[in-house]
Parts: sequence; C-alpha cells; structure tokens
Amino acid sequence: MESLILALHDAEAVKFGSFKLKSGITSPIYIDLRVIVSFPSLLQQVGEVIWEKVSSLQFDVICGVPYTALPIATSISIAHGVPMVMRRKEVKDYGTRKAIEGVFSEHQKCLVIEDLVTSGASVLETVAPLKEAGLKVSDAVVLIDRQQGGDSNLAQNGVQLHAALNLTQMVEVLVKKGKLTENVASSVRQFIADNQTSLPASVPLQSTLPARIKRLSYGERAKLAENATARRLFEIMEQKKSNLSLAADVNSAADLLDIAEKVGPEICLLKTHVDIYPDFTPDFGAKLRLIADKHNFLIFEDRKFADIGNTVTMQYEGGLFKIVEWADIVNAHIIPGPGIIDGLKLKGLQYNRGLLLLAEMSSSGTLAKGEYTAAAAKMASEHREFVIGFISINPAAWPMGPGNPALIHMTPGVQIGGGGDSLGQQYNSPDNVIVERGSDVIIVGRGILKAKDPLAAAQQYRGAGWAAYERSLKS
Ligand code: S5P
Repeated sequence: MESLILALHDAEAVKFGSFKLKSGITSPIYIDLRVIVSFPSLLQQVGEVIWEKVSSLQFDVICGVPYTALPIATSISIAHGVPMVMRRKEVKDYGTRKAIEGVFSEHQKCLVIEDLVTSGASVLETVAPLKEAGLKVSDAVVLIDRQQGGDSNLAQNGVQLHAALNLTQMVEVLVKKGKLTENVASSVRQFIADNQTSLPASVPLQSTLPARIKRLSYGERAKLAENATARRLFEIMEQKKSNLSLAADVNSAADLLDIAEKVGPEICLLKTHVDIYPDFTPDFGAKLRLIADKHNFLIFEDRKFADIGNTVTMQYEGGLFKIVEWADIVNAHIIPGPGIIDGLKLKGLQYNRGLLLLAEMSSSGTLAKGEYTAAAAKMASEHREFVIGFISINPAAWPMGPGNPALIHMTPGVQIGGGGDSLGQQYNSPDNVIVERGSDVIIVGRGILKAKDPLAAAQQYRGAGWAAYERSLKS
C-alpha cells in the first residue's frame, strides 16, 4: 500500500495545497485519478489492490463508473478474466438506446468499481441503470474513500462500499515518508471532519433507485411540495380524481372560454396558448380565472419562454397578455441556462406561481434528450421553491427515474389510439404515459377537441388517466 500511495503522489494524482472544488469549498487536498492512464504500471497496481479487496465477494460482471474508473475496470477484467459491462454516460435517447453495453443476463450480480468516493452520488448514478437493466448490485469498490460519508450514503441505498485506501491512511503514509508536513496532514483531517456529506435533499433516496420504486399518491406528494401552486395542483388532482390537462388549442378566446366552461369539471389543469386567439382582450385572464375557480382547475399558459432572464421578466408580466396575472403555471426552455428561471422567479414567486421546465418534447427529432434532459432535472432540483416539475415524455427512463416526488411530470402527445400527426407530433396512450413512462399528468389536445363530443372525450381521457394512476400506485 505504501508504494502505491507514493506512486500516486509522484504521479500527482494526489496534490496538497488550496484547491477550490466545484462546490465552491476550498480543500487542502485534490485528487485526480484521471492521470493514471499515463502510467501503465500504476494503473495495473491500482487494479490489483482493488481486486484484492473484493476477491472474496461473489459477482458475475464488473462495471466501472465512467470515465475514470473505466480503464481500472478494464485492467481488472483482463488480468482476472472477469467480464465487464459498460454504462453509457450519454444515453442518446432515453428509452430507445441501451444504457448498459455488454453481454449479461438478468439477475446476474454486478460489482461497481469507482476511483474515488465522496458522497457516493456518482456510484448511485451507475447503480440505477444497472438495476434498471436487471442486474443485481449490492457492492461497490473504490480505490480511495474520502471518508466524507459516502459509505453510509451508499449503505442507505443498499450498496456496501469496499475501499482499498482512505484519505487518513494516505496522509499518514505521506507524513511518515516525509512528503507532507504534519500541519497539512491535520488540515486534511479537519477538512474531512468539517465536510461530511449526506445525499442532497434534492435527491431523495427514491430518486436514486430505479423508477419502479413504489409511487406515492398525489395527496401524499402535495405534502412534499414546497411551491404553493404545486401543492394546490396535487390537491386538486386528488380531490377531483383527475390527472387530465386539456390543451385548449382552439381558434379564439371565445371558444377557449366556452370549452373551459364545458370540460372544466373534468380537468385538473387547462393549458392555453394565449397568443393564438385573435380576439384576445385584457379582461380575458379575469374571465378565465372565474371559470377556473368555479370548476377548481389551474391555468397553465404554455408560453415556452426561451430568452435571457431580463427579457423573460418583461415577457412574463408585460405586453398584451400580462401572463403572470392570470396563469398559475408557465413553462420555459432551459437553453439559455438557469438565468431564465431566476428571471421568471423574480416576477412569478410574488404571485405564488410555478414553473415547468421542458426536459423532453413529444415531437420527432427533438434535441431535448440525454444530457439536455439531465441538465433540466438538475436545474429543477436547484430551484425547488419555483420549479414545480417538467414537461417530460419518458421520465421512467431517466437515469434517476422521475426523481423527487415533489416534482410533477406532465406529458403532452397523448391520444388513446397512439400514432402521430403529419408535422412530427408523436402520441402515446394515457396508460403508457402514466404507468410505463412514470408521468403524472396527461396533456390532451386534439384527442378531445377534434372528437365529435369533446365533453364525452374528456370524460373518457379522465377515466383512462385516473385508472392508469391507480394501477401505477399498485405496481
Ligand atoms: O413537447 C411538447 C410540449 C408541449 S407543451 N409537445 C407538445 O405537443 N406540447 C403541447 O401539447 C403543444 O403545444 C400542444 O398544445 C399540446 C399537444 O396537443 P395535441 O393536439 O397534439 O394533443
């Protein structure tokens, strides 16, 4: 072990000084094990100490956490003849591309290999798709445990951590060998003690496990929501037994008010595109609000904001439409980065409004997939007081599954018969959307509006959506 610790130090995989970490914290130690690919004998040695740690465990395949642990896992695989599987970090299109590459069969046991563990979150990010693919994962092995709570975080998620080395041990050896002063060593020890992690509150344990985890009822989720609008929506869904949103893409404001009055009792949410009504007048919002209050549904203006923070503040409260005054919920693309959320929040939070992020889209060829979707999930978790959920298509296939149960997934592109239109729209059935894809609200437009009897169609979709939800609670 001593020779390995010295070799890691020589290769500058472990450095001491003052380092600003991604989290903004200043650390006296910096570990970057990516460099070991430049030292083949060191890479081999790392593989060997890891192997010794787990050689008594039972497993059928191994999987390195991308990217740094991939060469480590490869070296172990070749040296010991144990087959490997690989997790794709960038799944191009969730649900259609394989997240796990390699040959394996369901119920085989997989050992996860990692270079460095701090909180354990990145190990869990690999564990989730492995389990989703049917593999069993109960152990993970790491070269260096930073001793900042990763082992207990992983244990809480059913994964036992085995560590070849830990920071205390490394510091001790380096002091003994004259590579480090006792002063620096004690600042490292202090850093470990002061920087214990638990998995962030935004990533509750459920979300680190595959989507099959037992789902909570809308009523239970109302209690978890931080945002008042999210809470009200969950409550309305539970009270009215409806997870149906009507996408009211009609030709005029008059028609909109008419259909709102007609199908209001069936829906939890009315989705508008206010800029398509030629007869819009400033009293539109107040009129719609009266109907919404009468029939107990919320209003979602599907504005799809997409500009910088400063511009969206003006678009949200100003212009002809003064959206913030009457729409409970709006949505935004994340393409400009988090500034768009901050801008909308500045205006919306004073009215207790909520924001949905477009994490995926229903149209064919959409670019909102893979890492883009993951970025939306991350932004939502960082703005929980205002972001209430997502427009999503297949949250069950996200690496973390639908995630925090306080967040709501709403899915457009819903028709009972499936299919699509001639302009790229793609439809899934209510059952598929709620049960298989893990969504919460079905957004239905033409499936209702173009039916001979829109009210009867709304009742049919409401029934289908609710039955799917009840089934999803049991699965
Ligand atoms: O990805 C999306 C996002 C949205 S909000 N795909 C969508 O279709 N929508 C909206 O959902 C779209 O603007 C329309 O208002 C509704 C779908 O309508 P339908 O008639 O195809 O059911």
